[in-house]
Amino acid sequence: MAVLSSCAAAVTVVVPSPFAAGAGAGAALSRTRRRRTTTTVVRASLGRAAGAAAVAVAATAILAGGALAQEVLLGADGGVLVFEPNDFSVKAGETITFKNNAGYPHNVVFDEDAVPGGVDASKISQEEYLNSPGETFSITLTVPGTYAFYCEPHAGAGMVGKVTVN
Ligand SMILES: [Cu+2]
Repeated sequence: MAVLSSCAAAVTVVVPSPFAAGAGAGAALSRTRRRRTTTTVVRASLGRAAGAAAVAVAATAILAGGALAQEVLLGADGGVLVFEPNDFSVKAGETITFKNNAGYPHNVVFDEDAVPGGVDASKISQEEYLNSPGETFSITLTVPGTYAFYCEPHAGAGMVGKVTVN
């Protein structure tokens, strides 16, 4: 009897009281369910942790290889028509990936009057519109200096950017 009442007390935490007033079998079932749920949660968080670790390893590998990468979102999460970031620096040879995020279509046009001497702006521009969600355009700039770029449909709204290559 003492065991049963302590069991019922434990169950009160897990299930609504009408159910706790019932048989011990129901109580045991509830506890089993609860244990299973807990296990699942633990597994899920382990999975996330493993995923995060894998990402960390990948980032380290990229850094070690010298092939850095800069991602620039086309359109901010809130839908504001901007490059994000819109003013950044990269190392010569680092890959810059522009990624469609919100408010597309976008494009990325380098200003022929605002790129380092000898650089052909049209060759590094993506004049064709990026229409699909998550669509990307990547470039690698090798000549040090400052490059200005803009999105043709949204330049007037402030979708302009600047990258400095070191
Ligand atoms: Cu745009």
